[in-house]
This record gives sequence, C-alpha cells and structure tokens, in this order.
Amino acid sequence: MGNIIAFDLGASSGRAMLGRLVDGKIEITELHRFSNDPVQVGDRLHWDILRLYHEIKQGLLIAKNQGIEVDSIGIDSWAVDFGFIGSNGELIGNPYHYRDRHTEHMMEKLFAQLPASEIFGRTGIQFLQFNTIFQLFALKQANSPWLQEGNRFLMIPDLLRYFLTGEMHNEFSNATTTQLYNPVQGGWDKELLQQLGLPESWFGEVLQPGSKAGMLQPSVCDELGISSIPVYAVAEHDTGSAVAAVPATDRSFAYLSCGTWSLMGTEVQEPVINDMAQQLNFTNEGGVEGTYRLLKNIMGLWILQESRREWEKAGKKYSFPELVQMAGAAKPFAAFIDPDHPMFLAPGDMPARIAQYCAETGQQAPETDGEIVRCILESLALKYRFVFEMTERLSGQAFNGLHMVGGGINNTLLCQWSANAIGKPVWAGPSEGSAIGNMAVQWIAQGVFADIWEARQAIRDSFPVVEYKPEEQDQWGQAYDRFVQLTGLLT
Ligand code: LFR
Repeated sequence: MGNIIAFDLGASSGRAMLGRLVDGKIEITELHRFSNDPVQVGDRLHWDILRLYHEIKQGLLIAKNQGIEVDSIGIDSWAVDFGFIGSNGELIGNPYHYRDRHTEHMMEKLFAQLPASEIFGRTGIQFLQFNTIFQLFALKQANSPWLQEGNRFLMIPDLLRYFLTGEMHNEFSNATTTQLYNPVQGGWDKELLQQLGLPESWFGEVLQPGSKAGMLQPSVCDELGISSIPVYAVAEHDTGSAVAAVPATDRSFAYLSCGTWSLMGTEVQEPVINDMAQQLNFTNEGGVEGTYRLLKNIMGLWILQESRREWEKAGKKYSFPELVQMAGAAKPFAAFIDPDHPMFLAPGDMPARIAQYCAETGQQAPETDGEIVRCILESLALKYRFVFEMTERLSGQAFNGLHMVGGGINNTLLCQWSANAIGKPVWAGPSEGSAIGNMAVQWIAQGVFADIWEARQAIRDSFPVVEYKPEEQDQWGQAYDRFVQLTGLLT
C-alpha cells in the first residue's frame, strides 16, 4: 500500500529510501545513494547544497523510471546549518558547514554580551560552538554580506523543500536546534533575536512535523516529467526522525542514535530547563507530537571516520569491518580519550590528535592502527556509560537497557562494548532509524498510523532488534574508573 520516499541526508552520504506498507509491515528499499562531500574553499568549509538538491531530483527520477507512483516525500538532514534567501527569492551563497572554524571562540564572545544562563533559560538547548546562534553571531562579527542581503532564514531541509515547492517554511525540530527558539513560549524567541540584532522577519512561522509543506512546483514536475506530489514537513532534524523510529515498548526509554554523531538521551513530554540540565549541558530538541529529546551530543564515529580518511591518504584503505576486526585484536583498555574534547571537532588528522591527547594526559599513545581504533571505540562506549547515568540522574528515571538505532549498530563490537560499559542490555535496531522515522511521520500525516506509538509498534514488527547482554563486568567497571579519572570528567 502506498509508496513514500524519505530523503535522509547524513554528514557523509544521502539516500532516497522508498517505504511501503505490506500487510501492516514496513518495507524499505534504497532507491538512490549519493555522497555528501563538504567543500573547502579557502578558509571556509561549505555544504554543496545544489548537488544535494540535484541528487534529490535524481531520486525522484529513479522512482519514476522504476514505475513507482509516489504518494508523498519528506526530507531530513543534520541540524543547525542554514542559508539565506535574498529579495529575488534566490539562495545567497553556499551554506557553511557546522564544522567550519568560524565559530571558534564565539561562545565566550557572545557570553560576554548575553549570559549563557539566559540563553539556556530561554531555549533549553545545550551549548555547542556550532549552534546556529553562534554561526549567526560569527557572521555578524565578520560583517558578512549575507546579513545585509538576506530576507529569509531557512535551514538545510527547509531550503531543499523550498527549491522543490517554492514555499518557504521553517520546520519545528530543526528550528529548536538554532538555540533561538523558545519552547516554553512556543515560537522564535523575539527578545533573544532582538538582543542579537537579528530581524524577526527572517524567521517564518514554524511548522510541526506531519504538516503539509507544499506540493512539487510545476517547474520541477516539468523537468522530471512527473505529476505533482505533496511534500511533508517531517521531523527534519535527522536525530528527531531517528528517535521517532526507536522501537520502544516502554514510554520511558533511553536511546542512542549512533552514526557520525552519537546522540544519547530520553524522550520527554516537556523540556527540562533547570540548573542541572545546564550544568550537565543537556539539550531539549523538539521532536514529533510535541515531545522533546533530552539528550547530549557525543562526538561519535566521526573520529573513526576521519582516522580512516587519514589512513587512506597514506595509502592504507580499510573497510569498516576490517577496522572493527583490527580493534578486536588489539590490547584492551590501553589508552583512553574523551571523544568530546574540542580538539576532535574539526576535520583533520585524528590519529595525531589522539597521540597529542594521550601525551597531555600522561598515557602511552596507541601505536598501531588497530590500537587506535580500539582506543576510539572503547572510549566511546565508556563515554556512553557516563552520559547514560547523567540521563538517568537528570530525568529521574532508571532505564533497564539502551535502544541503539542508526548505521553505527552495524559495528557489532561497539554494540557489545556499549552493553558491557553500561552494564545493561543494548537493543540494536533498526539501522535506518532516520529514514524510517521520516516515513513514520509521513504515514501519521496520511492517517495510516494514529500516532507515533502505533508507528513504533509497526517498526518493532517490521525490523529485527538484536540484544547484546553485558559481559566482562569487572574489567569494564575498572576501565570506567580509569577513564573518568584520565579524562577529568568528574572534576
Ligand atoms: C546528527 C546531528 C546532530 C546535530 C549535528 C549537527 O546528524 O543532526 O543531532 O547536533 O548533527 O547538526
């Protein structure tokens, strides 16, 4: 019954995924996969937004050529990044990548003007140097012409939707990640915008996930030779879509969306905005059906992806399964890093940065590539325990296990080590979390599912979930004590 397409754009690749419901079960097929290569121009790191738009149209064309009639589409991507539309209705410039260095030191600079506690109190969003608020502040400091010429502010999926439909809307889950949205007032925070000198007129009405956000415009239909179809605003922040797809049965659940980033937390009905949340630097990102994700960003598999890129430059080409095998064969618990140290944020030579981190913390640096991979994966698993326990403390809940979704679950060693580190079972699946959550919201909008819990039931019935039981508890417990000491996390 019905065909829908979820366009899911990740930090390294994008996909057009076809979703169908057959006898109440969800079936997904990859129609199109394309790379998403950031482009460095001089000092600036950009997204290749027009290429992404081209690939979305390719996805529609592939569906057409396969004779698939598509009922609707939705787009999700990473958060925080944006572009400006000028008075002629065209995009100004190429959006910056959130890993661009122009936001370095912008947090401290802005806090001198506007206290962190006020920003957190108004938005409930964790402080990350790449949040939209700091990107806009950096553009102001640099006197960017975008700010003079821009008429409308659109985030990445908003922009792509605009190219497809000709309609400009800001979607809720992504809007919250700007750190300019006030979840208590339920709209853009006008005072915050004013204090930052950002015109209110840039920011449009905020659409909830599941709203119809337009139809494919005639020029797109003509170009592709297809009929017009509805475009839905889904949870356009990929993490929002991934969490929508968590096949939980218990309404109180902990999740880890595992990909380039590791996003760990729980779903709450109301944002948790208090001193403890600010101190622990947790966020309250908007989700589906008025929920919030009380979570924390963990640097994730990015450090491994960048290491792999570095090794490739040196002529050593490893597949991900090879990397996992190398880690498995290396000596356990030899060295640890805090994956969230700012030194690991920007693209670059991660093995060298790991060596530097070890030197600074009095540890012997891992030497072989296998030892480096082991150091990254063990450190991630140990950081998961740290954040898991914080989530429990902050939400006042005790979780009986951890749901892992996203491509990172294909790394079975990481799943097992995560269970070992937290001392509770890990339930891994589905790996296509964001795409499935994107589809779920489209089906809810079409009335196929009554709500997100009915959709989660269908997801549970449709995709395998693998359970990993905790093992080697003594060794992991001891390793954790050393990890928190070495990384200085408790100080
Ligand atoms: C994951 C993610 C995170 C967000 C980061 C930057 O893909 O969307 O949730 O913090 O990318 O946008």
